[in-house]
Amino acid sequence: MGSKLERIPCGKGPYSVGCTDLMTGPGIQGSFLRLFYPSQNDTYCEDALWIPKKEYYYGLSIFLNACRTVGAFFLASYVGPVTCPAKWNAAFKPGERYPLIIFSHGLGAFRTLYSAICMEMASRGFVVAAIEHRDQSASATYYYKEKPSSEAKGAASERQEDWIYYRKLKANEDEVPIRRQQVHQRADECTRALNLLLDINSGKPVVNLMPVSFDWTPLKDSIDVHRIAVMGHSFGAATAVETLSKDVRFKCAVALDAWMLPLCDEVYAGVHQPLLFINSEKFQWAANVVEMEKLEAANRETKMITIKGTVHQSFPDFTFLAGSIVGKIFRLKGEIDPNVAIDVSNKASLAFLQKHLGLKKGFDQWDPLVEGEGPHVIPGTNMELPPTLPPSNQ
Ligand code: 71H
Repeated sequence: MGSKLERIPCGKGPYSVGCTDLMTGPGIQGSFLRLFYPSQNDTYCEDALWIPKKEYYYGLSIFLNACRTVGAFFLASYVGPVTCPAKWNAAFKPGERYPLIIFSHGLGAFRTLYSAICMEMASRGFVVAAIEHRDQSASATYYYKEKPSSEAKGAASERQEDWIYYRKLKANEDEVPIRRQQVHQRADECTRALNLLLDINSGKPVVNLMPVSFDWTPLKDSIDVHRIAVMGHSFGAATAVETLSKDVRFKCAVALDAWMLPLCDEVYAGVHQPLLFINSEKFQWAANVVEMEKLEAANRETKMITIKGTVHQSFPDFTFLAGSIVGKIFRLKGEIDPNVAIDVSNKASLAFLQKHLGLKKGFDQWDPLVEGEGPHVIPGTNMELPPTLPPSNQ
């Protein structure tokens, strides 16, 4: 397209960041995740691929209601050369117990599209597992289907990629039951990813179906099993809320521009851990924010802030790559500089995580952001909300 592409920013913390992919079996029951981690910096490694297979371009085109081949052609020519500035398969840095974040992507996204956030967290000393959901809400994902080999020898079976694309709603189809079913599956996938990482932390050998050579043994005893959080964007933020209610091993959550429609009342009653809602200015609407306020009312440590000048796409990586014209057309950019927006979001997240995971890292310098204090944030919401009735009228 000839236009100059911006880059995905790297983490600003003290650790170098490594990146690898992990897929376990069997089939769709296994886990699929991209791991961002503190790495040793003495090794030479290439940058990670950002969108690692052509099928993801097909999937994005389907999700965006574009022609599959034409859409994929333009996407590939526009962002094909983009890399993610984390060191691919760099050696894990042992010698510490790192807190763990499970990250859940939004509708039509997939595991690699939030690398700016994941890299920042890893550069501050978190192990971050960005999972790829197989609930048909990702633009594209895949698993390995066991194909019995032609010579029925038993031991050697071939693996075949089976791709799952975004499932569009049919005309007049009710969205709520579908999203509820998906959010259940998504929360189960978060739990499974946690189980997998805890197994790795216990020294259990890893059978990685991905064709990568990465030494998992230094992760033994490197995860702080009491300091686990879940984080997500939009549908992924709803997934984070659902996961808190289902799995008490998660101590808190950061919900980026949460989309509350997938959640049912039992979930609200079942969440006892604190949440940080970080909202954009443009995506939210009163009914959605009212749902967040149910959780705010139930826990005095649950907070909500809004970042000025942001849009829904201020959290995924596309916001850094779009020039101003493409950025405006697709609403990938708000009025605020995307680097400033992600910085504010990450610093508020870090301060919140330090408080509720009991870290001693100095992230408390950003505590005011969590209260909505600072030039780019407001406390609560910019939405006009219906007045809450006094208890006697409810
Ligand atoms: N839409 N996650 C999609 C409507 C707005 C879009 C996504 C188009 C992306 C390019 C334009 C927003 C919502 C809405 C719940 C959610 C997550 F590459 C990414 C793809 C998706 C990065 C991030 C995402 S967006 C998201 O959980 C929820 C409610 N959204 C959203 O779905 N339409 C189809 C047209 C309805 C299903 C902004 C947008 C987008 C362009 C690209 F060209 F750069 F690739 C990416």
